[in-house]
Amino acid sequence: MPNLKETLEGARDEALEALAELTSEDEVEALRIRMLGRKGIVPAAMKEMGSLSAEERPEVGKVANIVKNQLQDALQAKLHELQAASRTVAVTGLDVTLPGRRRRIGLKHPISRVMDECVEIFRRQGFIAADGPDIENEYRNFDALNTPADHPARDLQDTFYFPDGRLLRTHTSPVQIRVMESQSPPVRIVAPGRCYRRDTPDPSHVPNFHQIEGLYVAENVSLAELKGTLYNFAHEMFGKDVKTRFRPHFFPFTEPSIEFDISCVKCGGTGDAENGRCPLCKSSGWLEVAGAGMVDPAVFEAVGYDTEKYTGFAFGMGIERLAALHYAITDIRLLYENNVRFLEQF
Ligand code: 2U9
Repeated sequence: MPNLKETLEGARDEALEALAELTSEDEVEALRIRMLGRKGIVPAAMKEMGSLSAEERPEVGKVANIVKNQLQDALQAKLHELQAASRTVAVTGLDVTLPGRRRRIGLKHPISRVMDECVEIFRRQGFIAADGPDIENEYRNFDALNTPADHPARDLQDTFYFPDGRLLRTHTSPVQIRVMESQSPPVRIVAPGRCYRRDTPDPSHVPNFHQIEGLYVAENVSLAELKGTLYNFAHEMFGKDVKTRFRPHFFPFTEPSIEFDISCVKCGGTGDAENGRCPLCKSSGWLEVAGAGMVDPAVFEAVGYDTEKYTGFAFGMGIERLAALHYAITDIRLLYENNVRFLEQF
């Protein structure tokens, strides 16, 4: 009876096709029951063979047995395949069938952002970025900068020294010394980078911090140009509305020396941000952003520049402090905790 034979073979082909798509052992078991179970399609067809003639019966019986074996083999093979895949997951932890995981895109650290912004502002004023090593000798970090042997900054308590007498630079000034040692004026550079001081961490100090320093040496460079450069920087960095002021100060490497302030970015210089007080400027109305001055001739002598011919200005500022003012961060240690929820805000 060709009908019964075709029914069996058709059911087998459909089952094999469906089997290829299955992804779980439960689904395979469900298909097995549907095809080979007590009330399954193959046993039902076998029962019908009773109504066949004596000649037809052996031939259809043979087909029924083949179909049954083929299905059993295919179901078994599929089960093994699925079990092997789940063993791979168990052993390697790797499920190659999972969809890919979406990675969050990272962003620049606020220190890098502020640093890059500073470099860019000075680049627009004609300064080129220079760099140098974090490990320096005492000569470039102190002596060449007119810093006397008994200066407190040279103390073991304030500077990280190596046993061989070298040190972790306490400012980026040795970079300017290196540049001046290797080229004659005019020089117009900024030196951004890491610096190290033996400070105990507190809301405004970390032992490893960043600076950007600037140096301009040429004929007839004046204090007025220094003031113009810092004035322009403040307006680009903090907006056109900030007021600025210069105060006399002292640094070993500059003479005269000044400190540069901007009006408080929180209270606008009024000293009153909340109930008559301003926590950012301590109600003074001013924030210190840089130290600067005209390069001391003793520094030019150390690098072999003609002090009769050349003058220059230099300035320095702390990036953490700028970032704190720019983003209203009250504790710069937060910049180093790498807490993603903190860093994501910038
Ligand atoms: C050379 C000559 C002079 C760089 C200068 C300052 C003043 C200054 C501080 C700002 C905050 C350091 O990070 S901070 O603590 N810097 O006040 N820096 S003048 O003077 C130089 C540098 C190089 C050859």
